[in-house]
Amino acid sequence: MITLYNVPVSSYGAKVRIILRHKGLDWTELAPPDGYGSPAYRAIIASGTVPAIIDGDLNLADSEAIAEYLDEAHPDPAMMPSGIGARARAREISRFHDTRLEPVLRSYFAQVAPATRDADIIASNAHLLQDRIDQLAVIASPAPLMTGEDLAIADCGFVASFAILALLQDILDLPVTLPADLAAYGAALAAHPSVSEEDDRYRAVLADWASAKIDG
Ligand SMILES: N[C@@H](CCC(=O)N[C@@H](CS)C(=O)NCC(=O)O)C(=O)O
Repeated sequence: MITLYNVPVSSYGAKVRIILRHKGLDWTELAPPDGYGSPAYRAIIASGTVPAIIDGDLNLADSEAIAEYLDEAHPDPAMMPSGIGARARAREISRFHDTRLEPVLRSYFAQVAPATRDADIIASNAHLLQDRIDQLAVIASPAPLMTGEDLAIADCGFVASFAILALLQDILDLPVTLPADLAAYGAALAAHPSVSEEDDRYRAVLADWASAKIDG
């Protein structure tokens, strides 16, 4: 049985949960002892980050490393396309999500509580965020998902990130729009049978997190 260290509001944790679910794997989910980054958790997972898994004698952090490990250890259903070029593009999209798009979304977290909002940061980040979204629209050609009909690793990070984007657009009135192709992609992704329950769960947890911040 795989152990997943996670916290409910982790977007990277949501990515791994979708992969576990899509592959039909059982897992036990634990909160990091004393929270992520704590000495107790770092004694188990050196980076101190969530998500992380323990599978037999393997301790592994980083959602993308976990995703590729699970795909190799449990190859059915495959979550990478076939063909060297298609696989390279899938990895490019995953990494663009993790290193270019998600960090800009995350940089808004300090803006959720009204007391710590900074209008200049909100506006300047919105330009950067729109730029990253527009870059993604050039890199990716969803049909209807990132690598075609089948759910792939490259899709799984976007579930939480689209939920975060919708929340930020709502509460901060962000002047950011998803191009039509990416909006259609988001709808197709959320409707996928391996995604929809996790999408609902994540949106509910995120809404509670934001309400707690807004209510102080
Ligand atoms: N690249 C990592 C990022 C994971 C990450 O940043 N997780 C956050 C929670 S969502 C975390 O553990 N932060 C604690 C820290 O950075 O010490 C992944 O894909 O797993």
